Amino acid sequence: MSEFMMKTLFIKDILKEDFLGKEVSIKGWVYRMRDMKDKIFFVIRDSTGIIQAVVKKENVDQKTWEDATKFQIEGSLEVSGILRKDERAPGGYEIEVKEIKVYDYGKPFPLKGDEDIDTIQKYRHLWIRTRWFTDVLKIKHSLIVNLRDWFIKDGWYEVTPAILVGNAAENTTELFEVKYFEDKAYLSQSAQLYLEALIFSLEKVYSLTPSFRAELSRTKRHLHEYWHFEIEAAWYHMEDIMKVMEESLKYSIEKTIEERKSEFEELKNITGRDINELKQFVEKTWKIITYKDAIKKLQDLGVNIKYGDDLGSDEERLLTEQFDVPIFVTYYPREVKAFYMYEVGDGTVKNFDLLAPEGYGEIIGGSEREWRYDILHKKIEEWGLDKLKVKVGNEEISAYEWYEDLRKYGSVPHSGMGLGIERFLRWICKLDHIRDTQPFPRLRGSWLYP
Ligand code: NSS
Repeated sequence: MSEFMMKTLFIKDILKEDFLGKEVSIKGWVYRMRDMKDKIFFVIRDSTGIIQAVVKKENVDQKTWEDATKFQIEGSLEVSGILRKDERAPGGYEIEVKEIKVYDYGKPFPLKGDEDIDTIQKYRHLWIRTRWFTDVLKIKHSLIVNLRDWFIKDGWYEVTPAILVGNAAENTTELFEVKYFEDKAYLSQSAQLYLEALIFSLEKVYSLTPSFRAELSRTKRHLHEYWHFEIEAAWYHMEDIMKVMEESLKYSIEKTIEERKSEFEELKNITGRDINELKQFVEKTWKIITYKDAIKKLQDLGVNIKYGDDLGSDEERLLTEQFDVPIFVTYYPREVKAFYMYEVGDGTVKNFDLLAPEGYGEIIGGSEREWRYDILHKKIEEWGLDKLKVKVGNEEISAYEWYEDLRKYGSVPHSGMGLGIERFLRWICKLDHIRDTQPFPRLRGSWLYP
């Protein structure tokens, strides 16, 4: 046997005609097991797939047979044997086992597949091996890699902003406070303000970082820690950012569908996501609607809402159900949005939220930034943010002084946005709850374990 054949392979690599009748070895975990007296059928899984392996008493020595009988679900092993075709086996192939190397027989596995959420949390570190969840993680990987790919090809720089911060980026009520030696610090809600500082040298930047939100909402779309993909570009206006996001998200979705066909196929049985639905979102032009028109539409649908109210998840759901594509909702009233957005002058700001279809709602918040010093300074006072002080050396200065400085030394129009990766993934996979987009989700109510 050649050295190549002796090498342990991944399951997906051996499911090929070339290996038929040859000896192969694979390492993995027992996914299913059936004991038939003088035959034991294993279905073994690794990170790439599953394969059946049959141990026949007559084919192996006494020790190997005894070893085979001792395994539990999720026990770990290496099996070697001849690869055969077998119509009845999942995937159509089977390994006729000659040798088994035992790593761990395993103990009776605490999860069977129908546990309640408390049990799943207790065993989350084991639950994450679930096959459909593995599919979700692979799709997440592809969405992120392909999104990055678009930005790299388009000439953007990846940057690494700080996560421990001295001031709020979004609002002051949803901050996690941490001890920073003798001072107080916060966990970042958004890299935006730092990205804004970086555009003056790099012009087009993006980052992928954890963001933290201490909001009290306990919903199917809120995590207290999520992965935030943020972009910021000098000279770009709001419309440019909307175009960039429509193009880059379509690219990421399209490539991910190509790369993850088998994962989507499996997931379809769990969540009902059909890739043809996703293909439609890639092919069609996305909708743009102003906040004002959105309110009117909601009122026409009988919703009790007036101009000036923010859109909650119920309103967003109803709105997205009126269209078969993602929608950009633009120009919100200044009062319901953050302080840094560009003032149009008619009481609205130049911002957009991107709402995912099928009821999923907001996955992106973006805007053109207020780049005029005088207006920004007034707004910071109006929002009361000038009262927040920090110590720098022996001096006590406004926490936003550095941010205002950016408008004093060569200020330029600029815009950006933040995409919640888990919200994006939740929609793409058609998941009910956002907790299943994260291996170790941070939710309210003692979700610090595991
Ligand atoms: O608050 S955002 O709407 N906007 C920002 O943070 C801007 N500073 C981003 C920027 O322009 N650089 O949050 C952006 C997105 C939002 O649309 C969601 O997709 C996601 O971040 N997000 C969340 N995902 C999961 N859980 C929670 N709690 C959450 N909060 C926001």
